[in-house]
Amino acid sequence: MPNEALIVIDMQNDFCDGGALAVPGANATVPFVNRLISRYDNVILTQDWHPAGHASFASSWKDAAPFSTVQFSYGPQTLWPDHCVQGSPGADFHPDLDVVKAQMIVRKGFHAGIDSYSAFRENDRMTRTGLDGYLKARGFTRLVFCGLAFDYCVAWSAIDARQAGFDVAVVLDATAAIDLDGSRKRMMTELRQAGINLTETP
Ligand code: VGL
Ligand code: ZN
Repeated sequence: MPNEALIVIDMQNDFCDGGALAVPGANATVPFVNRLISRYDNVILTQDWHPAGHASFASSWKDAAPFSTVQFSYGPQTLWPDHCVQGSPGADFHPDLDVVKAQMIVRKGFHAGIDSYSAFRENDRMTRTGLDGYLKARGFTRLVFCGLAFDYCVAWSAIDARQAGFDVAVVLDATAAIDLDGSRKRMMTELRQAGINLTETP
C-alpha cells in the first residue's frame, strides 16, 4: 500500500548473538524481519550510531555498572555496555538482513550527551531526528515497526509515531526484548494504552 511504510529498528550486530548488547532471541527474528521486508514496498531502516565515549556508555562514567541508572540533565538514563560505535563492525547491520530495498537509513544516538531510543525524538524528548518530517513528506499515514529492541527502541519509536498522528502497528514475532526490570511487560501495556496494534508476521 502506497501510504504504508515498514520501519526496521536497529537490526545491528551489537544487538544480535555475540554482540556487545546482545538481545536474547535477536538472531531468530532475522527471517521474520526479512519476510516483512519482502512484503512492503516502502522500507526504512534505523541504525544506532554512537560516537566513542557516548554518555550512555557505563564506561564513560566513574564506578558505574552497565544496566544501572543515572540522572542525566533530561532525567533518568540507563547506562549500557559500549555498543554500536560509529564505523565499528558492531554497528553494521546483521549480515543476513535484506538491506537492499531500504529507501532511507536513519541514524540516531550521535549526539555525545543524549541517548536516543526513539527514531523520532532523542531521550531529552526535545531533539528531533527529522524522521517525522520525512515520513509526512512522503505521504505515509500508516507505519509498521519491527526490530530491536522491542522494549526500548521499537516501543519508544512506535509510541512517538502514534503521538505524531500515524496509524501504528508493531509486529511482535519480528522483535526481541532486552527485558530489563520487567521492561517487556511494561512496554506491552504502554503500547496497548497508546492504541498501537500488536500483530504477528503474516
Ligand atoms: C537500544 C539500548 C541502547 C535499542 C539502543 O536499539 O533498543 N537499546 N541503545
Ligand atoms: Zn544505543
